[in-house]
Amino acid sequence: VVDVVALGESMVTFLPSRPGRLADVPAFHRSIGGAESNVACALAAAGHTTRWVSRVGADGFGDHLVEAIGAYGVDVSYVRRDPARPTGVYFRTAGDRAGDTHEVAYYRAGSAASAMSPAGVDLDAVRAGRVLHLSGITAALSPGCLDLLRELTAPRPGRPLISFDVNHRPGLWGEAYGPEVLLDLARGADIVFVGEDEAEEAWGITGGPAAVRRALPEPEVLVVKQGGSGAVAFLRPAAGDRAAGAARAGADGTPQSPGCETTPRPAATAPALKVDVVATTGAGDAFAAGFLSATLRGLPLTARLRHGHLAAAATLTAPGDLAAPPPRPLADRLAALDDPAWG
Ligand code: KDG
Repeated sequence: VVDVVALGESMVTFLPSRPGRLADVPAFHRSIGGAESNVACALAAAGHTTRWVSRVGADGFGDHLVEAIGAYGVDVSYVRRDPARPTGVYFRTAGDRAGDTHEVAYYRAGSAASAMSPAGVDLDAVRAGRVLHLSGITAALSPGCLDLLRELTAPRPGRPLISFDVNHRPGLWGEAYGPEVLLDLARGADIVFVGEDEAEEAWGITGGPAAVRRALPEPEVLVVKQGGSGAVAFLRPAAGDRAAGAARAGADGTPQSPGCETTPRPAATAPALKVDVVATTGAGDAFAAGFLSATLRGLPLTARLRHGHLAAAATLTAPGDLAAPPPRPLADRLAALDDPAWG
């Protein structure tokens, strides 16, 4: 059994050779991007078996994505090639300082990946892992992609643990219904990652992580990320099939916070590491990969958050979406430190 299957669109990514407006940057470096394949690559680099399921064009950019993602050790044998549609690409700019606003120019409308649908992918291969990682980006790509996410997050006996990163990308949603769709999909998942700022932007939730949990009590594990300051995780007492999955994935022993409480209490919190940020893109994916890796290893909830932060720190200090995570023995030592860095 594969540890983690990730499904979603990946794109050839062009990183700017210098800071500035898209109109002014003279040259770009080719790299790879795609939230879900980022998670698969980071997990593979951390020693897990992973598979990326997607669709790319029968073109050179498609070749590059399949080769580059495959080179991380990710199983790419279920990536379909589409002779009629191109591989998506995108360009991004950088500000003078990390954290400055940057521009993103997508060229992905009508891409091969946007033609995914329940009939167009091998659903058995998608469901073959212990964990299936999905993100809200896919929901925005096309009605067929949204149907696919709905199919994969529907309750079903023997379903893998569904990990869902909300990844609200307003630039991809042509219609105002995006936020509701994302909330609905998140409700059907087992492990959900969302930024506190993202929850405010998408759903108008103010009032911090507890307010996010009140709006989203269903997932067994809800991780609310607070940017550079840290992350909190809420845990729900599990029931039925999903309980077995969560128990397999490890339990913490910390007090649990039923979603229906008026003021849900986090089951764990962990401050983020202080690093000199080069670029934030991909940090959320690295965080999810670190968290899922620790989940698969049955580590306690606080350690899962810390492994998320450690993996994110590696990506935050690199210009592209991907960076080698700390080797497992080092990450374990760092995560176990009772150090002021962890608060
Ligand atoms: O999380 C990083 C992704 O946002 C980036 O790789 C591009 O997948 C991408 C997207 O659709 O925005």
